[in-house]
Amino acid sequence: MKNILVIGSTGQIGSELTFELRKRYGNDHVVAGYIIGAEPKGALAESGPMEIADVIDGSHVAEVCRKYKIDTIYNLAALLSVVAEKRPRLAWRIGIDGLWNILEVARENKCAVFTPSSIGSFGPNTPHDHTPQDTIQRPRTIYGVSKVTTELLSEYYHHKYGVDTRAVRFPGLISYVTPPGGGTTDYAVDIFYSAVRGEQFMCPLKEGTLLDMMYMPDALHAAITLMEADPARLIHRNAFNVASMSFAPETIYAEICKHKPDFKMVYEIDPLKQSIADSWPDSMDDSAARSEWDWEPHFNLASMTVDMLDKLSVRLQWQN
Ligand code: AKB
Repeated sequence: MKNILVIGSTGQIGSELTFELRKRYGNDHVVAGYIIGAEPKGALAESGPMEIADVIDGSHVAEVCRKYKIDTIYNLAALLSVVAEKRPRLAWRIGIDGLWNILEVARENKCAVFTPSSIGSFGPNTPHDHTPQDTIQRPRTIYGVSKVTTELLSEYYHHKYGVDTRAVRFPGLISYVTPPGGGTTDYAVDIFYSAVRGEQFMCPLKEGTLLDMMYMPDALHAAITLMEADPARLIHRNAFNVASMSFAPETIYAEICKHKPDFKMVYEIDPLKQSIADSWPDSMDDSAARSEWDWEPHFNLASMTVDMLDKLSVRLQWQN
């Protein structure tokens, strides 16, 4: 049986991943790691162990690893692209100094480590259409620079010390549970909140801005399947392109309108978000993930939209 530590368990991915891992491996085998000020609450706090696990303090994380005999760490500590651009030093401290601490703890305690990369690891001179698995990665955002460094440092620890590091490059993630904070792709979540609340949506990205997106259940499935994959089949490790849908604002708007015909969207472009989005792929080629660990998404734009609208309506009603 695995013993897992989720660092960033109250964030957009962590809050759902922790439950999914607890379902799969047992509540007592999955520790929800958090930082002061972002403590787990409700079912997350009640369903299993929780411990402070701040990436900035490696000794603390090491203690948690020893106490629970942790063998796998999901390291989800990071600032998203837009906030990172506003706080580059902090983004580096959390993303890279923090990763270094985690990899050291993993080396000493023989843990496998999953630290996600992102479509943000690509840049303006990357081929944008069907972005290959192995290609040019020269991003111009601090988020992208730290994601490329994450990939390289994780790969370094694997080759030099044998640490079992694995990762995917996540697209924009869409979920009805925990909203993202400060990303370029957040609009694809925000648009559902406006649609369900019956409000007009102000879209921060221009018509025609194509970006890869993924529904959270597929993102969780990708992370867990990769960490369970047979290492002998892995030619790549840090990090795999994973894709399920790519759309522009007008396409997701039209899809929502099939269910909410009165829904209105206007464009109010955010120049920072637009310039970041323009530098990212339109769609990624995920054939390496498909052939090396049988990656396959379950949701497309149409099925995700139906599920998001249903689940978010229930959630918002329940909160009111
Ligand atoms: C962001 O927009 O910053 C993230 C990402 C694509 O990595 N959602």
